[in-house]
Amino acid sequence: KKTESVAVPSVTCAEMQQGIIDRLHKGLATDKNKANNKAWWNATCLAVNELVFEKLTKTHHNHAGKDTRAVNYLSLEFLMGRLLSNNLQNLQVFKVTEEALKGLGKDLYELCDEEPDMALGNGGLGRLAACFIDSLATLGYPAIGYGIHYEHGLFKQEFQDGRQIERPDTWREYGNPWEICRPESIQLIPLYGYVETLYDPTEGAKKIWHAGQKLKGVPWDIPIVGYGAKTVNILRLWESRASEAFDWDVFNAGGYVDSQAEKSRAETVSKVLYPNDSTDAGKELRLIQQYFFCACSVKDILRRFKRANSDWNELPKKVAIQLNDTHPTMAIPELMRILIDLEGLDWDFAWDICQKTFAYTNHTLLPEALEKWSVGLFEKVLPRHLEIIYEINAQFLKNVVEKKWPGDDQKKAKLSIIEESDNRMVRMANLCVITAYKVNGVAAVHSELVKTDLFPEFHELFPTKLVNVTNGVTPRRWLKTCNPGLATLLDETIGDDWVLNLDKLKGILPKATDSKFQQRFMDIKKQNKVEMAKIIKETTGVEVSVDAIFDVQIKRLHEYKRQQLNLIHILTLYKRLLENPDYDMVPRVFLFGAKAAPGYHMAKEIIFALNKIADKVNNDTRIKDKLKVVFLPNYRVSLAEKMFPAADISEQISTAGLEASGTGNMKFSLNGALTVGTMDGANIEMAEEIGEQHMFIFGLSVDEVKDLKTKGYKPYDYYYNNPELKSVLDWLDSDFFTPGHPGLLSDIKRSLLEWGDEYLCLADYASYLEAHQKIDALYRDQAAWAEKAILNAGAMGKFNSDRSIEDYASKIWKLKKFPIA
Ligand code: 26Q
Repeated sequence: KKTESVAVPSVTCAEMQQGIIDRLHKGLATDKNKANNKAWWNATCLAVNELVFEKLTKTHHNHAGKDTRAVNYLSLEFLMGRLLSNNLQNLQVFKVTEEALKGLGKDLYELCDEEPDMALGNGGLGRLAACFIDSLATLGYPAIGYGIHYEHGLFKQEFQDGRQIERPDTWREYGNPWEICRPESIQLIPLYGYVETLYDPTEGAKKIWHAGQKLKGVPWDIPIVGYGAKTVNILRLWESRASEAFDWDVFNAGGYVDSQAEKSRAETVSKVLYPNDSTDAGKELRLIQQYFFCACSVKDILRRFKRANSDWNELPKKVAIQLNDTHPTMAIPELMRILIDLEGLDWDFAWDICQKTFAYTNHTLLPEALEKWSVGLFEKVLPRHLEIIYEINAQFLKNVVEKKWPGDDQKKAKLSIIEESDNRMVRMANLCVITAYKVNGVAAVHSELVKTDLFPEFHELFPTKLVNVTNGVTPRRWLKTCNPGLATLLDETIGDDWVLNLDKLKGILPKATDSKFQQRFMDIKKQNKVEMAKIIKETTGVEVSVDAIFDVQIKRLHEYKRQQLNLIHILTLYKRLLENPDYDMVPRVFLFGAKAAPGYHMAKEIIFALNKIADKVNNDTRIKDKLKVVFLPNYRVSLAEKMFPAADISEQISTAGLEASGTGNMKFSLNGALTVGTMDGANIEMAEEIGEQHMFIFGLSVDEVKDLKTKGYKPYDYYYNNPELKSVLDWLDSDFFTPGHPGLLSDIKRSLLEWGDEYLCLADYASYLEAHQKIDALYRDQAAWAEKAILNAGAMGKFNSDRSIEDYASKIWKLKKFPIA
């Protein structure tokens, strides 16, 4: 079937060539003979900008002129990755640019590889924000993403003797062609100091915050091009600087050097992204970072609101603010402060506005990940905000909790924003749930657990507040751009509008048993594996066969995600092979990519162990290349884009109930990998769509995990009852993988036995092995495998971020599209 909606490129090949050459000359003061690939990349980006800026201005005029309701997506993280290939795709000028560059003797793919990743995020939460702003622009919703302009994004990972070393990420060391500085929208942000109370006989107490320091917030805008390039929204990132006012006092007093030190202190606020993705940092600088970001964003939102409005009743009608986890919670007391102290609104009016403006997304059930800040720190850094939080809390406890549960102090203690311990703490999630008009989880099971386990009392108090919006991923980046082979096959089979309507993928389901289609599908996978094998060889020196099963686990390193379960499965296979070199198995390549939080000991031990096991396995000639293990360093978006399309098996093996959703799971399946996974997060909904029989589901369910934990989990029972498991774990105590140094891998064994195996690896081990046995069996029948892979990809329609955004727009934001002609 020929495609209907062939994109019309807005530029010709010759124009594109001229644009790029022009930018080389006039933008970069070089020429095509002198320019290196970096310069060519830069010139191409600048040429693309000329197409983007026009649409950016047009979108802005339309939205501002009509004063449309907009959503403001506040997130401390936007894990954007590279923008060139994505922008070319969304502008629908990828092919013409490829051709243009070819004519100039340049390869577009090579130039794209020059771009440093914009790694302003840790993992799932940050990447979700990036997918969401793509969908918002694509669907034509008025939206702004607000984030921090970190000088250093997530650290660069290297391995030294198998151990993770962190190096600073320098994504904008030599400038960044995508960002536009907007000095006209600078904000001044107060910090520290004290609160003065003035008593006015008619108006009562009036609070004045005398700040001890002021930071300057400088906005940098990144245009976000929707697919089809009708709407171009912005991502506005705040950079901290020293404010002139502050500098000059010191400077004039003869303190030139001191003023420079002050300047660099101010600049530390946006200097670096915290690399912690599951435990609370608790550090003063992080709190300041969060507040700085929230204050800049709220002021910017109000500045735009005030341009067209004078009635505060209009604010909740024009503005929706979505908090991406609790990290931007300070936006709540900041809006209260501005409305009350600066705009002179009374408390009840201001509180009513806040409650109609904020919505909050929860991304975790892990107790150690729930943010808390010490009251003492708050008092020092944000004294006025602490007063406001106390007042919100007092009114909530009196007007809401006391009414529902009179005299119940236990309920009050549990729901209070303040945790009464030796070191009193502010609980950010409680503040969010109390304020927000909607709170959402990120997959069906997660949202249910938010109601039943995390916030059951809040659910009783506010029965319609807690809702679900299942995550999704953008098919532009995670299929069309990263897997051009498969994208072309889809275009030819079902037409090219699946990019905007992913439910159309269903169209390939009838082809699942068509042997010609199967063959093409598998050839594409094979080709992607060839590309991946090249990268593996280049980065690690390891040679892998593309006939092996590529079994991939890529995600942050965390014990609940259970890379260690994968590890003990690998050891099991290795042991079987050593005991019987003819052990019958389809060759496997186990691929890992993961960064560990720098202070997370056990996560780093798991990386070390996997690297040591890889060394041994990959150099063991006895096992005849049936097993390879590769831990690719510096996992990041651009590497992910090469790994998802090359995967046969997707490892989604978290302990049930702990992975809120997962989004990598969706990207794998969309690219034709089969999932080995637990009934957790979005895996459950994927199983609903795909059919459980077409996945390799294993392990305890959420309820079974709960039962086992209440009954009392005893990892030693599994150890003593399963000789193979015992021998594998004991192996870790030897010096087999670390010659001359026995015990270097013993902490992994200890965590699984002595320390209680919190994440139930041993309980799920046998069932995990069985699932892998089935994988091995199925792969031997390539037609049967192809059929399942096609059924997987064809069932992914639901998991695109356009659907997620439509859910947010209708269930939470009440937002209307504003199409730009
Ligand atoms: C908190 C306090 C201080 C410093 C850092 C942090 C911090 C930073 C990032 C805490 C958590 C994160 C990131 C969490 C995250 O990525 N969660 C994932 O979100 C995805 C999108 O919803 C889900 O799919 C994953 O299941 C969830 O783990």
